[in-house]
Amino acid sequence: MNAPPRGADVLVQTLQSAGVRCIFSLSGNHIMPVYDALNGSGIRLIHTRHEAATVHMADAWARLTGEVGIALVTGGPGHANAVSALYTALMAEAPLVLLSGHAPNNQLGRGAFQEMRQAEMAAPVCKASWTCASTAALAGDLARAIRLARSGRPGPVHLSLPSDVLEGLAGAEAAVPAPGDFSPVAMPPAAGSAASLLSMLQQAKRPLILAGPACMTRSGRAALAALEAACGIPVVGMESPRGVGDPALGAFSEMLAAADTVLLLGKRLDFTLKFGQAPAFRADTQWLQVDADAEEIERSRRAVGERLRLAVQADAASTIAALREAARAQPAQAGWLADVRRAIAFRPPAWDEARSGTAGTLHPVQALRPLQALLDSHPDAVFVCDGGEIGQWAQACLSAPHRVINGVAGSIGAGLSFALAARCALPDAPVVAVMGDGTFGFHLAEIDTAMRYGLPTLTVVGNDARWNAEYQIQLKDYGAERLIGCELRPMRYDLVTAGFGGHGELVTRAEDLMPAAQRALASGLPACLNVMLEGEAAPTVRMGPGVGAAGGHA
Ligand SMILES: Cc1ncc(C[n+]2csc(CCOP(=O)(O)OP(=O)(O)O)c2C)c(N)n1
Ligand SMILES: [Mg+2]
Repeated sequence: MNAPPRGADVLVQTLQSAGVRCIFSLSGNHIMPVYDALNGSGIRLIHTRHEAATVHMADAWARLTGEVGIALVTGGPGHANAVSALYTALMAEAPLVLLSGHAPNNQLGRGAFQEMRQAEMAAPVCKASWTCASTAALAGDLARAIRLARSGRPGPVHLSLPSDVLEGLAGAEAAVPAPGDFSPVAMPPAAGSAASLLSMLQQAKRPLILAGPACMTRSGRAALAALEAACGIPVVGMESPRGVGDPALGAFSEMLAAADTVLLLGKRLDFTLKFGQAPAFRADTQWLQVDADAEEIERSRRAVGERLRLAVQADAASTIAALREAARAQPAQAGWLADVRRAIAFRPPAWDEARSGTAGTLHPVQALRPLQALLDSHPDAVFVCDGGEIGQWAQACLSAPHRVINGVAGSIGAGLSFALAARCALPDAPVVAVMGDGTFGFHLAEIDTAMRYGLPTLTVVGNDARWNAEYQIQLKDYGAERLIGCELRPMRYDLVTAGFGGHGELVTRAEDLMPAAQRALASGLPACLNVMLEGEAAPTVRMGPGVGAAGGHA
């Protein structure tokens, strides 16, 4: 006779019904019933070395697959460790569910082991956060969490799982939600509003559509490109904390400053857009907005007042579909579109000649540009980017079918975890992660996770032996004589990687970079190229008068 199902069994059956293929986890007392229930489930369990890494992996999994990411950690300190990583997913608009073990409901208030107000702790960095009340509520709670994570503006949701809920018997009749119960709830724009938005954009001379981070997945970027092709209006996704100064967008800031009508398509009017104010934008810019969250529309209204001409509450994906359907290309805007595209593609010609002035180091451009060949070598290649100044150079120099960056949160440290999740999601494609030396140190032990699960990725550490982003702030704001505390040592991260059993190479000359990269890829191991760098400030990309067409639009 079969044992009656526990809450943990129902949880795993519910994950199966949701189509979950992979869970990122770090074990602990409260969640051991779930580990037990995962036996024979067909769901892959990746057991990491830090709870924040589980969330970063679930985040990247969601961005790369379009499926919900699942992180499973233990209660109390395990949960607390995981919470910090939720902020990155929240700002990247990545749909994931953090499942945390929790002290048993029947011991609450009595000083239970690792008792903590977990849901309150996660609430500010989640779309929703609550504690499951009973075994009977478990399956429905999980379906609701997954649906919420994927609906509207996607993002993380937290559900705490008390151990008595997981161990409690569910009863033979416990219903598992059907696959459809996990689907996002679409929020399409009201009838006619897509046509109204388009007509206002098409009456403008220099219209722009700015899309938010949720649209920066591979399929999201394809949808944005299709919308641009359908309506002839530049459609630009933004996911960087450097916002209008994002070096990946070349000299785009010059175009923003010339635009007369801007549609925010799930893009927040926040610090990344300098709150919509001059001189980043014209003082008379007309604003249009589509957003799933009424508070975002209110925020825009506070920022630009009456100049927010039309606001539509709807989700970005549904609206892109509606706009594409309603769109008619306007040849009159072709010149403006070409100018915007040229500005985004612009990189200073001087970069072609960039060389380090210090022996034994490379200029960031020398260390990065050759890697493009690896990213061009496969239709599913993944570029992961994380770090301070080196991250900005990498984003300016490299592009790929899949791109996962630390994003609007501006939080460093997730790169290695992102890369491992990418390898789980895309087993055959090259995964190239560029990180700073400071950043690489955050989750070094995940090299061990990569070894245990056979997850080879290529990490290129741009090693300038300092926290350069902060060093540059000191230099600029306080002066060279007041530099303090931002030095690191020129550590042998290649040897650290080899110590974990991976493949490590030290690179000190430009000509050694690609042979080392090829050997690293051929090793089939988690690999680190420790590239010694001249610490350059992040690039600022300007076409300037006469180089591009921006001057003509001012
Ligand atoms: C979690 C977190 N801690 C601190 C910071 C502040 N910060 C941003 S970039 C940076 C320096 C990163 O150093 P490194 O990875 O070596 O890159 P570099 O700037 O040297 O190229 C720091 C400390 C942050 N953004 N996120
Ligand atoms: Mg550094």
